[in-house]
Amino acid sequence: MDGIDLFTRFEGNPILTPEDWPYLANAVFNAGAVEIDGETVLLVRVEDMRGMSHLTVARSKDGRTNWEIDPEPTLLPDVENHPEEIWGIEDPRIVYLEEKGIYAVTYASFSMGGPLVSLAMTEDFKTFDRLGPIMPPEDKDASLFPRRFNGLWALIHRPMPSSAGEGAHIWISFSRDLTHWGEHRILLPARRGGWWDANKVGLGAQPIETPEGWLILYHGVRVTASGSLYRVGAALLDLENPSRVLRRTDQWIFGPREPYERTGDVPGVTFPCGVIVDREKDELRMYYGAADSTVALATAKFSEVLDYVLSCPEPR
Ligand code: BMA
Repeated sequence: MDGIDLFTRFEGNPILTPEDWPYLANAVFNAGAVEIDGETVLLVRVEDMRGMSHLTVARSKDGRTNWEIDPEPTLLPDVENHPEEIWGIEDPRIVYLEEKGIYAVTYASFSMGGPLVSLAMTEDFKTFDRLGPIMPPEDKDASLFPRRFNGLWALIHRPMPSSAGEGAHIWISFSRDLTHWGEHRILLPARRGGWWDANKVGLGAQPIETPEGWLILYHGVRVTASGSLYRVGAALLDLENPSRVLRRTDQWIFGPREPYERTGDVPGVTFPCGVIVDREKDELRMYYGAADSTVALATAKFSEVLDYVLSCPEPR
């Protein structure tokens, strides 16, 4: 199976656009996704007409159509209590923390010192309890795992070195209390040279647990003469030791192709922040930001994605 053909775009793409929004918005994109009582809940990044982002919930019974969008912003920056949110909050990833019975949302706060990783908890996607910044700037593209490993929570994130020429890699860190983080190490390095993921990599959607390991989608960036191309690859992490990468795709498995992915505020961007796996239907639904302008959906057979990733080489 050719990795390129794993995903099928939903024929109704893009599924959410600024025109669908109940209030004025410049762009809606990069949505976190979670299934609650059989309903798909997206936490959508909404960029307002000042350029600042907040997060708004959109729900759908089938995860494809008839989206019910909160009439007002669901989670606005709280600059008074959290000055780090001064220039907006972006790109959420959602996991359900089994032990706490609560949803953890990691998002990028655009602080005066640059983007950093913030954490908030919610039970109902109406009220949110902020835990504040958990990684200093510049850092983004973060997600927790749903459970601890040997007593420690794990966070995937992407710090940005000041010498970005060195490449920006995906890191993993550990914590006992979700506040103090350590044991930082590189998880997936950006590759070099001509590779599609040569310049920057960052986590895409939240990690998916499978019997073979944690499946993660990540974005890889290739800088070209006319801007950056954001494509999607996959990797598999050891189930009990997620610092260990078992597999990594050499080829990208998804990338900009359709007009709505190639035209928009930032052309050439496919940027997943949320996935939902329907194990009964063997379906993986990937929600991705298209060209930093709209939310789009692509589906794959879950078992085929997993088989493909398992057929890829162990990284050296
Ligand atoms: C990344 C993030 C994303 C954005 C992407 C493409 O650095 O800021 O929010 O979708 O760039 O512009």
